[in-house]
Amino acid sequence: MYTTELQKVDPQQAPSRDPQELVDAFEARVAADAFIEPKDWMPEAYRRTLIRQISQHAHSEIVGMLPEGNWITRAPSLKRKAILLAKVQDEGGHGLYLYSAAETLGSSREEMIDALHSGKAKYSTIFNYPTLTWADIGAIGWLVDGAAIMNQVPLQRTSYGPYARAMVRVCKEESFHQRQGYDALIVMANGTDEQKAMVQDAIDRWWWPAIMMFGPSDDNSPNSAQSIRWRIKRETNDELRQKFIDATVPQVLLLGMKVPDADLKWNEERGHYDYGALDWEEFYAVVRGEGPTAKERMEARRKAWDDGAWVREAADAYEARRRLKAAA
Ligand code: FAQ
Repeated sequence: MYTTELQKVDPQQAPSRDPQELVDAFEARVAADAFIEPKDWMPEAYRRTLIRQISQHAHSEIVGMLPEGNWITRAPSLKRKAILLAKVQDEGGHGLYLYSAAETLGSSREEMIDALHSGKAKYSTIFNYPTLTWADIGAIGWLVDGAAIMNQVPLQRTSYGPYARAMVRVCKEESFHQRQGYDALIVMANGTDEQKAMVQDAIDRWWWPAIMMFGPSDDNSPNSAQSIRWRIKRETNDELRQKFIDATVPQVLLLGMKVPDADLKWNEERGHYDYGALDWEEFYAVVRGEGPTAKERMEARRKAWDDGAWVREAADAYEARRRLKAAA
């Protein structure tokens, strides 16, 4: 219902004020670090950029449930199973906050889901890789949620109010996810030789995809400059990637493991790690939908949507009856 109302907010039909004044007022609010709220006037391109980013983020959360959901029945203990169940459920919740935030911009849930299912909308590359062993589940919590936190902490100060507020709770939950993943790996890294080898193998396979999650390098990031100007993004892709590498390398070493990057080296002068070249060909292939598990992920999402049709129908029927009763 929010959507219908908001779709009427057309900058061309904005009140009698000069659009330039509206733009100036909008930019002044952004520059003053005030939140832009759903009913505030905003440039159409700002609205579209937010719908793109927030819906892609929402899709990533729900597609991201699949690689870990795959391990719920195979978790090695009741405790790990309960933790994993809670984590996967949290990711579903994050998707819901984010879809709701995008709906306040005038995009309907159906449109967004349809864009995902038809392959028009993107979701994070990271969820197109398979989870082969239990160590992968630890590595996802630690590295993937760890990268997600690095990216999402600044988004708590993004300029669009509903997105920023959704990020506050998401970041708290991701922080628990990250710790449980690292905790699972600490146990294995102190276990048998076979368990240690599993941890190293998981790091070898997840390290590069995790650092690619931050997106293309700044030179090749078409959206960054405008998003930074609008304070949608507060830091660039490369800045966040560097922060993640600097924070995570010591954690790899603490596990007694190796970072699978022959060029990784602490640079005293920069105060940062230098790191090797990313395989951008692989990144863009995965973005294009050619990742190892891309087909499987989309099939699982479409099936979940079709299987859940009866729930949506039941909810609609319940709401219609409630309204009828209220009217009577
Ligand atoms: N995968 O110009 P930029 C999580 C696309 S949540 C796929 O730099 P932008 C939690 C990008 O969309 C993970 N596509 O774009 C969890 C753009 O395409 P477009 C998701 C990517 O938007 C954990 C094009 O490349 N997090 O993991 C990727 O300024 C465990 C050019 O790129 C978010 O979505 C990629 N990795 O910056 C869940 C955070 N990177 O749309 C379950 C919010 C870039 O122009 C289990 N999003 N592209 O056709 C953001 O911060 C930004 O959108 C970036 C990309 C940084 C991802």
